[in-house]
Amino acid sequence: MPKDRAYDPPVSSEITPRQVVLDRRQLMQGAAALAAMTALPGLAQSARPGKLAPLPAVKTTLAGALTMDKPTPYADATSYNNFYEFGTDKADPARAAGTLKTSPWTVVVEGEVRKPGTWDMESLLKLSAMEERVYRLRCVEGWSMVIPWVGYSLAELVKRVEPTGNAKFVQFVTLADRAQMPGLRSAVLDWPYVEGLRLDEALHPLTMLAFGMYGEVLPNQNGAPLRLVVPWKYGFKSGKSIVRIRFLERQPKTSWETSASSEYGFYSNVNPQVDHPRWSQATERRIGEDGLFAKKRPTLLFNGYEPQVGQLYAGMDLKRFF
Ligand SMILES: Nc1nc2c(c(=O)[nH]1)N[C@H]1C(S)=C(S)[C@@H](COP(=O)(O)O)O[C@H]1N2
Ligand SMILES: [Mo]
Repeated sequence: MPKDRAYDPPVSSEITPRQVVLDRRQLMQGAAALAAMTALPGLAQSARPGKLAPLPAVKTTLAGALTMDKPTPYADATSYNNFYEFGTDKADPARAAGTLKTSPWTVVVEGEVRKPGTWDMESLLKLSAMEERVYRLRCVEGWSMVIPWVGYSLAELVKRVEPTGNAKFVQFVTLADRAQMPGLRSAVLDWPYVEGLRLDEALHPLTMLAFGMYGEVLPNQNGAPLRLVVPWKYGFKSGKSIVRIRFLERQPKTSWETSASSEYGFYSNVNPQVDHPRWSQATERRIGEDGLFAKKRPTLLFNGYEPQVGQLYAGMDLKRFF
């Protein structure tokens, strides 16, 4: 390993073969070269709407990973957010997440895997080809957005760490650092924010590990430097700023279940027929379309991804497993 990386956190040589650990200088050169290729056909966004570092990607060919819906304006997608670590108001994350320190960053992979270890960002960024996928995201509160994410299927990472036969669930633990996150002073949730998926949900190709959006790296308020995106589930399943991924035999508790188990179940699949105890889930408001005459949209089963993911829940009572 080059000596100038001494300030970086340790990388497990077990999970990260020497050849995939890029020298920092090489990475910067690579990023610059990629940024210069904006004229390439098939290359996604190059407009740099937020003036953050570009994160080039190719348009996905994955079935179901593109919607015809118009992407939400970047300004809306980055200013109306839930990220309770920075406050509970929708405007709080954009205002307060500047204190999030996204580099250096590591993700610990542990539990029921043959290859546990610590991944640094360079290794994660080059684990698989970056794709742009335009997904709908439906918040449990009744609003939705359409976001061109940049990243790859979480399955790519899962396969690399080789889950054991005991692994049935995956838990995602996100950063909880009081020095960076003023929202942690409030007991509104049990910190750290934890979420979970069944292993087959984590392996579904639509489940995405996202590093960017709109052709750039993620803004802090959207979960930099990496987050999950599970497009057929309510938005809260998509944990932001992930630091730890645990493979488990038993179904883990999630922060939202812990806060109100009658309101938030483990599955949290988008379902217009299963109301939240305090409100209907039948319709949604699309952010960016909220003018006086904007119609509410009907919410779709599995957020419209039923052809791709319905089979995961065949025979399950979706009212019971909500
Ligand atoms: N760590 C963390 N992740 C989180 C949240 C949060 O409060 N903390 N909020 C969730 C909720 S409720 C939603 S709707 C989505 C919002 O993602 P977005 O800001 O990219 O639209 O992030 C999810 N991920
Ligand atoms: Mo949400």
